[in-house]
Amino acid sequence: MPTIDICFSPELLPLFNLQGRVAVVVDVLRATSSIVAALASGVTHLVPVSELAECRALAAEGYLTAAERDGRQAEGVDLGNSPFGYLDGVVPVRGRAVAITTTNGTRALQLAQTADAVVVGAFLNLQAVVDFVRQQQKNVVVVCAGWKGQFCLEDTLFGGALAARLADTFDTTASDATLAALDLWHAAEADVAGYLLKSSHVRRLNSLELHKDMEFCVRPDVYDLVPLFREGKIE
Ligand code: 3SL
Repeated sequence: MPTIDICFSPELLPLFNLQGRVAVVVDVLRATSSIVAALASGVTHLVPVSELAECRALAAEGYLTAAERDGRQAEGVDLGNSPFGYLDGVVPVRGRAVAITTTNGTRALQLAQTADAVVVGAFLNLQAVVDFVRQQQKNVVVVCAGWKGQFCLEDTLFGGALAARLADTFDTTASDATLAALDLWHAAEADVAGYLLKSSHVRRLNSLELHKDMEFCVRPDVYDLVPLFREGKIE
């Protein structure tokens, strides 16, 4: 039976061998949720980059640019890191490619590239991710983007939710990280948005008046799509 393990922070990734495994990279608030919303809104593909300058430079090649630092939209780009940026129609995104850089999410994606497949996971596409990893029949590592190397509640909750849905066909007992994520999920699942009010990143987003982003990002199974990151592109 394949296993599911949880890597609580990109800083812990050197302890995991991703070869032969599927990595599900998650940054519920908000990078991977926004990437899912972008593709659902007709964006052709996204290119995650580390630096703001790299992101801005891709505008010259026809990319829309999306950039966030410390929760705020960076200067001189088209979009921030809100899923509503792709959904509200203010910036037309259909048919466009997007260069994106965020504090933690795009970094986690880049660090997971040695996995056999790198999947972009969010509550918004949870069941689609479940179905995809079931088909793969490989060991899974959920790579939590965290916040600047630190553990965060929302990504761990996603790991627990994924493990709970896979429990019939995956071994969810092989690591204490998965057991802890499952316990956390069962403590929160009745009211995820309410549970997350205590999380540090939700407090940070609330101070930026971004509460509606959190409420949207914790909605499960809104989109039936599985973005894959390969050869530098998410599509
Ligand atoms: O760190 C990230 O990658 C972002 O998702 C953080 S924020 O939600 O845009 O502040």
